[in-house]
Amino acid sequence: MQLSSAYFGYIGILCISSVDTIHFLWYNIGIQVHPPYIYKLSCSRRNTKTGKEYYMGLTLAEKILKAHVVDGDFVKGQEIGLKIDQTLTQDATGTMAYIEFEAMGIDQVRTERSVAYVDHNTLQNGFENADDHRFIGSVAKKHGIYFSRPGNGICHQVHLERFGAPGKTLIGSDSHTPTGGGIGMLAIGAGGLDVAVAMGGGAYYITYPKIVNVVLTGKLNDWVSAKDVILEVLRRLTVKGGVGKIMEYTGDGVSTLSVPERATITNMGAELGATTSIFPSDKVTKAFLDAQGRGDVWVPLAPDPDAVYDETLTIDLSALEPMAARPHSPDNVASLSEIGRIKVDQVCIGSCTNSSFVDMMKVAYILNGKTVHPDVSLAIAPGSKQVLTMLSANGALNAMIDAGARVLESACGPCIGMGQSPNSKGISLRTFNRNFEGRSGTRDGQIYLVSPEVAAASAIAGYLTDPRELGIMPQIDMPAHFTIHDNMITPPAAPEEAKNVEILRGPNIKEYPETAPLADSIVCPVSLKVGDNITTDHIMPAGAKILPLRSNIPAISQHCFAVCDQSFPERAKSLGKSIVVGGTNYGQGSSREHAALAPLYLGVKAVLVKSFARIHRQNLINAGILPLTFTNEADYDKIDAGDTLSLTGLREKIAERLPLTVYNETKKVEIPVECPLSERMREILLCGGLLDFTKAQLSK
Ligand code: MIC
Ligand code: SF4
Repeated sequence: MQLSSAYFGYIGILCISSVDTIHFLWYNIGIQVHPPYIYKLSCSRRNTKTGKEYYMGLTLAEKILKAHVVDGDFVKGQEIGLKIDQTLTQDATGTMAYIEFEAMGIDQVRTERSVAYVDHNTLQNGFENADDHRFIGSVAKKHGIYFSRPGNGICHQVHLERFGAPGKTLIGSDSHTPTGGGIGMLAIGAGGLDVAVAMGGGAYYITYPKIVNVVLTGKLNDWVSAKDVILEVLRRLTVKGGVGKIMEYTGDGVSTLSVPERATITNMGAELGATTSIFPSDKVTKAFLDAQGRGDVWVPLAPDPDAVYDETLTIDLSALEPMAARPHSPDNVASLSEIGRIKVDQVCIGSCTNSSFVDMMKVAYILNGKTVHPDVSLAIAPGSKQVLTMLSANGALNAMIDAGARVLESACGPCIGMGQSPNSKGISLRTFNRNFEGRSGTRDGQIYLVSPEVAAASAIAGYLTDPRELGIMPQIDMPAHFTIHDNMITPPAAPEEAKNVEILRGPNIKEYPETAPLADSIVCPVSLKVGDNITTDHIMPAGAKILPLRSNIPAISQHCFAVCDQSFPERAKSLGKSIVVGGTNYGQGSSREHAALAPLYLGVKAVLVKSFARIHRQNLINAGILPLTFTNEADYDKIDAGDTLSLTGLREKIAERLPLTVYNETKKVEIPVECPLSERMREILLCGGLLDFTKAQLSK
């Protein structure tokens, strides 16, 4: 294969000496993939029936996938292992990911670039967050990881600005990692343990997804924005429309969108449940990277002209109008005219979706010389130190402050319920990406997702306002040069000094929960039955009170499923072991592995649902919890909370891929279920999770 000259392999072995000390000698084909090679291997595919290679065009996503496959057959629907070039973590998932990484006993990360961000838990309402930040900073310094200090900005915004590169693979312990698709990266959200393994040089596994061609035609009208594009995709496809798919944007409309606009679209592809989303790398990408002083990482990337897609969706940009996602789901989309002039209590502008320099400049323009409506509280969090510095230097920040905006630090803030919870039943317009029930910190808060233009116009008017009422839209261009000052990104210690770096561990940092090999039979009650579209915010809520417990599973598990049923943790613990039953798209939303680790700690042995979201299903497998789906969705009605379910002969059935059934002992009914697993996943489950799988590798 033509990549051979770019390979420099190294091989390791995995070894573990105790539950919490794992020495990793990792099977690693360390490939330095130079993106231009992607072109050369763009054309071969295997016919799954005949096994023969034949030539046809590849999509852009496939080119990057193909250049990074290190395990498995490159066949749609099959599991493939990918070489990961870059990783990112944020603090809310990062502490656990670094505890896992540390346990692997690897001295230095084996990626081209790994970055640890602190952007989620920045309220420091107690010692816990500050301790975690110091822990992450010290781990980063010791192990070859760049550390983006609190105050430097939201991981996805900063990564796009300072580290991302077209044609590279990135996995991040945050579901909005696909933001990097805005510059032509293959950027995927993953659980913390998967990111830890990738930092150690291990492959990251996904099912070769379907590729959807999202053809953009025309050009956005004035005051219609990138947010409206992704809201339109969500309106058409729903929050489960992207599961098992990569959304690849093509068409003549692409060149009309700037990199930050593209990144808004790929960011919110996470809300479709998509594996990732990607734009080509073109002149617009080059201009952005040049303006960031990083033009050297640019390479042109595009699909082959005869690329074959699994599905096509066409969006005429010029036909779009300002829209909003109504409570409590990002796909509950309607145009502003359909929703009407509802009164607004709060407006929040920021988050990794809409906090770029140009977004903020539009907001400043709308606020300039005005005053926020007396009944509205307006909070603004610019996405990064770079954005905030530039707003401060050009006077835009002044316009915001003068209008009465409450300017917050460059961090996730209200998006993850870290402050700025709205009043009871309050209507809050947010430029964010998620409006799940309770996520804002106010259980009956009514959250609408809108563009920065809609948000700013509404903050002044006091009601949901169509920005087209503001008259002529100003031309706000991307700067030719961004202000570059990476003083809040601490490089790692030189390898020879790294051994002297002390890891700073606070008392809130506890160990990974206890695991056990998959039992041969599971006979236990249903501790909880939930409906469709249960998010990880339902399973493991975040917010100012709970997020500080992310490195303490026993403590955080006391809040598990708090949004659905506050008595769940106590009941599950007293049952000892139990099963959770749910509907479609179970576990959508965040990548937080805590939504699997807390149930594991509380004794949940299996989760039986109509369908799963991708990252959560993988997190369950990694935690050794059996992810089951109903063969017939209607059988969901044959189980109630409190029923006793039994699964027998499990180990053989999982190992031999035999049909699985759940017997409802209470209702005396047998229910066929599915558990499609790759060979690797089967072994992980039988061992009791990814950590134990790793141990088993050693003893071989
Ligand atoms: C989110 O937006 O839900 C989060 C908080 O960024 C999560 C990660 C987490 O729960 O820590 C995500 O999107 O993965
Ligand atoms: Fe942070 Fe919100 Fe983005 Fe998650 S979605 S990374 S909480 S800004």
